[in-house]
Amino acid sequence: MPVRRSLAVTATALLAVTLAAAPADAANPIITSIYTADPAPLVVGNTMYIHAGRDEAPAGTNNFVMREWHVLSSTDAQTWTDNGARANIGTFAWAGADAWAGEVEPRNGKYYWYTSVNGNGPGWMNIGVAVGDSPLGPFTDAKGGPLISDSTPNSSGLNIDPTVFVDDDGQAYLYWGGYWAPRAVKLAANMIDTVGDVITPQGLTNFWEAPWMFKRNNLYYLMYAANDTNGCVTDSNYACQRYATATSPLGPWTQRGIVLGQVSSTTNHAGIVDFNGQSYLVYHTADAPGGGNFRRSVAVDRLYFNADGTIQRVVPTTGGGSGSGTNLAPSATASTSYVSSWESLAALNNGGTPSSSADRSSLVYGNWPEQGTQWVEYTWPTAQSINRSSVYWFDDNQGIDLPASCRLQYWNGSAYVDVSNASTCGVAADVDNINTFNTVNTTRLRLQVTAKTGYSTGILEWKAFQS
Ligand code: FUB
Repeated sequence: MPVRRSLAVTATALLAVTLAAAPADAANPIITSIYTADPAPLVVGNTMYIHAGRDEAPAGTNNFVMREWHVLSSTDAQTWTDNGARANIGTFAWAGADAWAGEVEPRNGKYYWYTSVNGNGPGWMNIGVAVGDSPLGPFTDAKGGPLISDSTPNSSGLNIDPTVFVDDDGQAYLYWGGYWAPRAVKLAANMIDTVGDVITPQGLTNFWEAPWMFKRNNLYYLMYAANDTNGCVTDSNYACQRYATATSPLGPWTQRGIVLGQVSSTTNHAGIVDFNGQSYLVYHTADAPGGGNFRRSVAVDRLYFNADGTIQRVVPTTGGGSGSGTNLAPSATASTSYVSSWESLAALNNGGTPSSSADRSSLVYGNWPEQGTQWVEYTWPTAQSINRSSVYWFDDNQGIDLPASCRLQYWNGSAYVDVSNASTCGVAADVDNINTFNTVNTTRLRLQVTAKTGYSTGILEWKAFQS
């Protein structure tokens, strides 16, 4: 029996989850042979599948290049297999580009893959539906045309990111939308026709895109990407995952909080699933080597519900891809172009775990009143192999702000040069900004930090690893 959208967990089971020996976290990103994005998890039997898009944008391309969808699978949520492309643009004869976010829903022994795709006709994005006999397909177009398009009355400003939920009474619901315009409609039992009017669900505060619906203990949940700067992100080019709950599948919804804060990619797209007695959040980041906003990678982390049904904010693990291994920073000597006399360079590598970018409970490095580009540097007595760094920025909401940009360099024996094949040097608040790159063997690692005009910059913790 497919198990996915009804997360029925009793209080006893919840306790068991809390007390059981916890499995190790997945090494994030879970696949680095290709870039994968917009993950939608599905549990069937003893396997978790993730249906995901593939980012094919060459380095330096500032647009999505997405032509196919892959299926990843695992029986332990730690070791993942890429089963290859199981659907692509060609699956839909009426489509020509943009294999964006999708999600597979099981029904009546079939697997319906709802996807965002660019049609060849007027308008831009549409929602199509393919069908297969297994989570791995093969999948064929189930309808021969879009299920939702710009000509659908009351459709979204951007018809993308479908999430489908089948309730206990057999009624299926489709939610979707982008550009702050969530939409919902009932689906017929055949799963390929809509029934009734498209509605605009109420209460999805700050909805941006990427809805994900499920039910748990008779409460409906809708998680979605938001990009407000009212607790969600510090820069509205990025997004977080908020969630809302409702006692009826079409709402009205009550916004309940944040499941996942800003990540290293501008887009933030996630799904939640129960698997082997644990709940998981599946999402994407730009953390893989060479990653970026259009070269994203899927990550998996455990997610915890509180006894009252609220969701604890997920702390992304930076497992094998971005956080395992020994932090080499404490064994380095730190230096800088400038540190304010009342602040401390020792803050960089004192092993602090900040609770936010405004956290002053431990040492703080700041370079006020210097502006422009400043640097901090680690020096080791012998060469170290390093392929990952993480920075937790300081922001005092006064003269020190998050930087405009940053850049990682190493000493190659005669000069400082940029690390190669690097992911974005992130400047987000309240997180470890992870930067992965090709391994360097060096005695010196330097972080160049460029301030926003009129501001200085600060750091609470800077780590360096070999994964
Ligand atoms: O991957 C293309 C688009 O980016 C998705 O449809 C959105 O959810 C965002 O992740």
